[in-house]
Amino acid sequence: MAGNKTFTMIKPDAVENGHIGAILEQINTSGFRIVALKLTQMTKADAEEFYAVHNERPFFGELVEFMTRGPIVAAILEKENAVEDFRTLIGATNPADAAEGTIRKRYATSIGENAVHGSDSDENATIEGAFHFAGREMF
Ligand code: DGT
Repeated sequence: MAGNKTFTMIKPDAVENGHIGAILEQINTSGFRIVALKLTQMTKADAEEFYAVHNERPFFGELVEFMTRGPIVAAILEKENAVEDFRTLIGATNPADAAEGTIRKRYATSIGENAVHGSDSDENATIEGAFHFAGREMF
């Protein structure tokens, strides 16, 4: 059975561009409940650990640089079938390929600066949520 939680970050580009409120509104009206939420900034070591699966990719340095250049909004979200439904809501990695009305279509600027993160599996949702939040910060 699919799990009911996912983890997201509103990335530095979307925070800089003033889209926190609009993105949280779209998340809420799409049926996700906010379980945990904070504005925080990742260190280089945090980003290297969080994105360790990508450390051989040519864009890894750029990705770490981008994700640490300013604050992000980290959140744990709850909904039936959360991981898959949230990835549908955010749209394709590259905003040029993202469906109309998706968060990335509306707010992302490029494949690298793509406004939001969404976990790609139930297992990673748990790992990523625990990376950013202590138990007492989850409701
Ligand atoms: P997410 O939710 O941020 O993990 O993104 P996904 O799962 O849609 O995309 P994934 O796992 O293939 O790549 C992780 C992040 O790495 C992506 O959100 C942005 C960055 N990235 C991926 N491909 C490229 C690229 O070709 N150039 C640059 N600069 N960044 C990329």
